[in-house]
Amino acid sequence: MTSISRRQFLMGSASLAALANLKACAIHSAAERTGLASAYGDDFLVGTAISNDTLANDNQHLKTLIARDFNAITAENCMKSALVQPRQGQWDWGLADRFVNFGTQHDMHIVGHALVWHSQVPDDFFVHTDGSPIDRDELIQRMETHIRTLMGRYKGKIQTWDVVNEAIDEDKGWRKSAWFNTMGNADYVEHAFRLAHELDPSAHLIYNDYNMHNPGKRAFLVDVLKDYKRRGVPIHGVGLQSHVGLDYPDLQEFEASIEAYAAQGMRIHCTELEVDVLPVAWEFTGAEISTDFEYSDQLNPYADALPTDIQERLTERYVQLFRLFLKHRDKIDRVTFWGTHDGESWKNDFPVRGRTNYPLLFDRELQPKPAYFALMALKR
Ligand code: 9MR
Repeated sequence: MTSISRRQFLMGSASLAALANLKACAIHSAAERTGLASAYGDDFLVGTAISNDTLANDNQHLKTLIARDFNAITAENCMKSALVQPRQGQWDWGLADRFVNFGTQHDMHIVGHALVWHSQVPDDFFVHTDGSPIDRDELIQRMETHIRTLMGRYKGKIQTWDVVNEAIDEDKGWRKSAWFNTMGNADYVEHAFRLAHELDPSAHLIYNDYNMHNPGKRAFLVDVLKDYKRRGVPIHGVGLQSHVGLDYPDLQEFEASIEAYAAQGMRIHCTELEVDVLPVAWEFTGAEISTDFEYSDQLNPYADALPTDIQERLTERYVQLFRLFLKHRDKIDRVTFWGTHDGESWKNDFPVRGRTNYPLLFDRELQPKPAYFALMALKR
């Protein structure tokens, strides 16, 4: 991106008008951004996810750090349907409003996550009040109400939406989720994109998923993208969640996916990056949150501290990843970490509860780790 189009992207399409309306304080805070985001300012946005805990407890220390190092934010949980609309017609805007206000105040690129997902959906979403299943028409109507209300509230403030999340089941094609089963097919996906585009034509619309390096998943998605292009389904980007580990995935497969999606005209977003340093439980490497494994000390070897050799491998892994991102900076719009410091990562509890993981760039005391300095050094 050129600097002008990057600026417009950062601000959203309304761009120039919005720019004129920026409050002086927002410009002031953006100017104070001295960390990762400014180091990579000519390459891509650098983002983080903001947790409900940070929003609910108004964690100023962490918020100051986020404003210094990142220029994009994603709602880790507060905009998921079970949280923002816990029952049909009952909306809870508290944390979502705080999230958007924080991003606006700091002149950040704001990502809404996620409009359609099979997980974290309220219990009553797929059924009538008597418990009987809803039909296709009712599903579309509920989806429309959800998307219309959520996007409508933040129109002009949220620049990018994860419109559909995790609708593909690895090598098996479309996930047979409650969405799919109620609809009878995967039409809900394109329906969601068409509606989101109609509601906010300036919003950047993404399909987001994990294990996007998987060749079977890649081939399936590429076919979907070709079909969508042919039929004019408005999709602008692909989110590779990037929940990776020290040894997986093979970065060549990761790169092949970046190239394959970009070749279909998609902008690339690495949306949920972190590097898991713990032993792989039963070779599990996905992010399907219904998976769980029993705790054992063997699976939690660094409960007290991270050994130096593993810290070095973590740093090296981040350097390899960012070298790859820089190589494809023409295709990549954003690299977002799934959290800021190790203490808040979902990886402490997944796929085994109660472990001590070290997947992010800041430690539990919010101090930058060697990986952070290595990524800064890459740009010097
Ligand atoms: O990080 C999120 C965690 O706090 C939630 O408990 C979990 C439950 O669904 O979702 C996590 O975020 C997920 C994201 O929304 C979609 N991709 C996979 C992420 C990790 O599960």
